[in-house]
Amino acid sequence: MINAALVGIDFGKTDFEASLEELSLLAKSAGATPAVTLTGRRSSPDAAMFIGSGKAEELRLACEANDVEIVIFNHALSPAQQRNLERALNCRVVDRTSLILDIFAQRARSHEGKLQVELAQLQYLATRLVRAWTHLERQKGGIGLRGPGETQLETDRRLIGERIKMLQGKLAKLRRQHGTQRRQRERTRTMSVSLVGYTNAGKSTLFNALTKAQAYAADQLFATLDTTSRRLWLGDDVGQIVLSDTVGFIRELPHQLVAAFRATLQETVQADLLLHVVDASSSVRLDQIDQVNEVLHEIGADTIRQVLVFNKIDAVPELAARGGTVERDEYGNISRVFLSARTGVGLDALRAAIAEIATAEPLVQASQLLPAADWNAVPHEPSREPELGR
Ligand SMILES: Nc1nc2c(ncn2[C@@H]2O[C@H](COP(=O)(O)OP(=O)(O)OP(=O)(O)O)[C@@H](O)[C@H]2O)c(=O)[nH]1
Ligand SMILES: [Mg+2]
Repeated sequence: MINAALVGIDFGKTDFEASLEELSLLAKSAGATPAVTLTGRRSSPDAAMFIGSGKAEELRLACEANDVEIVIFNHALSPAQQRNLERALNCRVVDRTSLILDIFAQRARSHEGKLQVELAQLQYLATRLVRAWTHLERQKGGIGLRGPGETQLETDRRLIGERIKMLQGKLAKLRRQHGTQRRQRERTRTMSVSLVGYTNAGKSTLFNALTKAQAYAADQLFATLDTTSRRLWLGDDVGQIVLSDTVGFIRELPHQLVAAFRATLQETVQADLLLHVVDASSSVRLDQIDQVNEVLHEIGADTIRQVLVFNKIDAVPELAARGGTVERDEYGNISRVFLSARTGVGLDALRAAIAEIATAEPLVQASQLLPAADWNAVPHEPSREPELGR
């Protein structure tokens, strides 16, 4: 474990505290120990170093005194700010985006996940090439790679661009294969249910409790990156459903990541029903619900039927008695379920709720939610039987 300094500047946003606390969790999840936390107030960032020179000096001394090897800003830094800070602090400096990208890179296990993380990293890098250029030029690397009349910066841009295209091509191919699998599933009319929610809300724990699976669950941010699906038997009336555990969301999810993971996210939330898992013990749970809904909106999944699952009620004395409670909206549709994935209280109520929705409510077919372009990308299969219900 290396020592890290966390820097958060309060610009008057209401989620300042929660966001900084989250940065500390992110740092720990990435394998660093937060040894110094520096906060301050500004009306706007300093152009040269994001923080003022006085703060920078204070930070340098604190880093020296605590053997800090990496400084993590809870903000987006420009390439110039990052470079100036590294020089002034004599220490590696990263921003929130690269920290999250780093965690994703450490966690990616599946082929597709690794490709997506690399794509996101390259897209992030492409926006910061000015910086990479100075040291690349010094190395005089890339001999023989350069096209006629190209500067190093142009070569780097071109090579990164080519690699991005290659990755996008590979991902598109994988996606087509998944599309075929999904349509096969749709043909058999298996209801699909996805667990979505803020990172650390307890999705994997709930997934394991429901399916008796052993997905990795841990007190870490982004413990889950790859989607896991399992069949779940819900009694004779409903039969089998497919339940999927998915990657968690976070506030200010780097847009490169959302872009790179869009297909996976869409794929996994292409469900008939979303169980939106909420950490009921978090003081910022309402804020987190909003953040999740924002990402769902961004990937076009906000029209899918959703049930809020208030998890971890064992950790909230006021809610402990509500285990298994099912709340309904003004139309009588199930809106919220209270449970504890850890103790198992309320799991039966959730199973019953899924079964009720499966049998009583007309489901929006997942295929109807796909944008037309996506379907055009699927190669025509002439021998296929006509799909049911379409
Ligand atoms: N007290 C309590 N803790 C829980 C409960 N469910 C999950 N947890 C804890 O919350 C932490 C996160 O659980 P995970 O299941 O990994 O959460 P997740 O939503 O899958 O997280 P990511 O995959 O990182 O997005 C773990 O330490 C769990 O033990 C619960 O019902 N009660
Ligand atoms: Mg998980």
